[in-house]
Amino acid sequence: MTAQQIAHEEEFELYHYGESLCSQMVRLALEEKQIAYKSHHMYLELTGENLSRAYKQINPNVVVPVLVHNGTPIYNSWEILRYLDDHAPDQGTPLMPTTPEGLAALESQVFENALRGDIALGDNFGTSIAGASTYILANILKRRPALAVMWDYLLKHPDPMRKFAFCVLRLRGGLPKPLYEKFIRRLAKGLADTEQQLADGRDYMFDNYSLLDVMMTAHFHRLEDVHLDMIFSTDQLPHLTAYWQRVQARPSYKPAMTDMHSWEWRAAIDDIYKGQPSPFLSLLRSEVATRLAEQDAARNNGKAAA
Ligand SMILES: N[C@@H](CCC(=O)N[C@@H](CS)C(=O)NCC(=O)O)C(=O)O
Repeated sequence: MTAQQIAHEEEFELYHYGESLCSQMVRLALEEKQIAYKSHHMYLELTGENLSRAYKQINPNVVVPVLVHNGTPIYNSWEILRYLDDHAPDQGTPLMPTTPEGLAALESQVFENALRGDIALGDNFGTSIAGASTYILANILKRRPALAVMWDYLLKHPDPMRKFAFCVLRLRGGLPKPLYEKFIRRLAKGLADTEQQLADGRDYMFDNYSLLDVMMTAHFHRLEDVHLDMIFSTDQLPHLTAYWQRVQARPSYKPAMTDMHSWEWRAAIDDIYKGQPSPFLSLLRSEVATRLAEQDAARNNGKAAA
């Protein structure tokens, strides 16, 4: 066994967590590609299992997901999605766009939706949805004594920004409010842009179902978790609303998403929202309205200039 090899029993093994966005994307892709895998379900905030020495052997960066293929670990969800499609191009759903427009826009749109250490929270759509759900992480962390959490993260988490953020979440119950407002504004931009992209009646982001749809499915599912899904309405975002129903109807959705729900995450949602919409819903609605009006104005100016 070389240093990079991970002990394994099956061709594909996945280290993941029920509600991690990146894990959801990889599970959706595995379902779409009809690739069977052995599941290693990890607990993150509930136990700090990902900070253990054992897991650092699998991923020194302590994050999930990690896909292990014949013992070789593959990190980063967007790289895993591409890897799976390259590995089995003719099996299940092809995940690359098939139109020239889709291929040209793929990189920038994946970048907009990826969760990456080099993109600060709130600087793209993906990190904004992750940021907007940090109340849930805070609520789960509350199940453990503050000192135990601080000990774990300060001593064992390798990312200086994240170790600090997890301690802030445990001690304050959330991040500072202006940050959430920043996340919401960025989400509004992403929602309005997506509505515009779908406005020509296409079924998926690049016509054919692709890895970008995999990413959007995880993000929109998270909008439900943070009780912002009331933004999906045929009045304000008709194309997006139909799209959200379409991706949920795919056979990949249940096994990759809802069947993988974690009890502590669901309990945290109930505790935080108590069945009510997010307090940020009205801000999101007004920001989406502003963005859509800006798009209309730009279109009208374009027509007038033509
Ligand atoms: N760039 C990575 C990001 C992975 C990531 O941030 N995973 C989160 C869950 S979505 C995680 O494991 N967080 C635990 C931690 O940082 O302690 C990817 O795309 O896979």
